Amino acid sequence: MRQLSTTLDALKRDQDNMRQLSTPLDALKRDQDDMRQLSTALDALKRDQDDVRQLSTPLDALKRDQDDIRQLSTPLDALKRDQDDMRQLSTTVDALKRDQDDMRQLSTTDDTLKRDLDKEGSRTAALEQRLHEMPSCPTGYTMFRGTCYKAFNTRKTFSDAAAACGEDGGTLAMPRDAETDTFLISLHSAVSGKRPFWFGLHDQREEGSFEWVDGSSLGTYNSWCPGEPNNNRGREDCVLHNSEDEWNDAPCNRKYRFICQIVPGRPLATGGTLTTNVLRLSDHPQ
Ligand code: MAN
Ligand code: CA
Repeated sequence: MRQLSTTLDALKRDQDNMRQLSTPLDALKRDQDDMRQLSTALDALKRDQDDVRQLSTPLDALKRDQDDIRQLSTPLDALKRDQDDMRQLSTTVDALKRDQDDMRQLSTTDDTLKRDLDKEGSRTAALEQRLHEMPSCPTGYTMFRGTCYKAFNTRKTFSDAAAACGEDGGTLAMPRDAETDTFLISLHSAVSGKRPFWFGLHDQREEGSFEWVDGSSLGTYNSWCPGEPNNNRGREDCVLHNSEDEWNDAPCNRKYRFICQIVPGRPLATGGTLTTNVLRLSDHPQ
């Protein structure tokens, strides 16, 4: 029994020792697992390293390409600048083309203008010719219905007034219609105001038979003042415009202002042109 008990005790101690050993064994097992996992990871890393080594060749090629690209970038920049220059040149060329078109149109316009100028020149020459041929009044005379009239602001007898008109190549004015008569009044009043003036009507040849100074009879138009002609005191054979703008017979030897008329002639100096006459005018500013 004693031996059995001793053996049992020994077994119990062994059991205790075993129990104590099981804990570090478990730890060893876990370490073993870790080692296995590490080895797997290591294998993976090795494969990656191989991959990286294999990649280095194309990477070197890429690096060389990059260098090439860097070297190309300088001529590429130059090309880009050239391209910009080309674009600007093309814009300039377009502008030049438009200018050329404009020039062509202008040259056409220029030709048209030259032809127009020639035409206008001919027209002006023709008009100058007509102007020379056109009747007009001498200085101091004003045209009305194709006849020239001038109001004189000096007083003369009827016969002296008629003589003065004759010196200008005309006669005393003969207003044969109301419009001409009214024109004479306005012409005279512009020079002398409201004063009486002789005009070319009289009955010196035969009392009561009024005639114009060119020998023609009075006709239908007259503008006698009421009560006129009255041949006052039997001494009134010449006719004037009185201050009331109406006709009155008065003594021929009295002195009054008068109006002359002449047939229009050629006013411009011979050899003159429209242009030279205009220049002459501007030579003598009023
Ligand atoms: C008055 C009127 C006229 C006459 C003049 C002469 O005005 O009798 O008829 O002619 O005097 O001054
Ligand atoms: Ca009278």
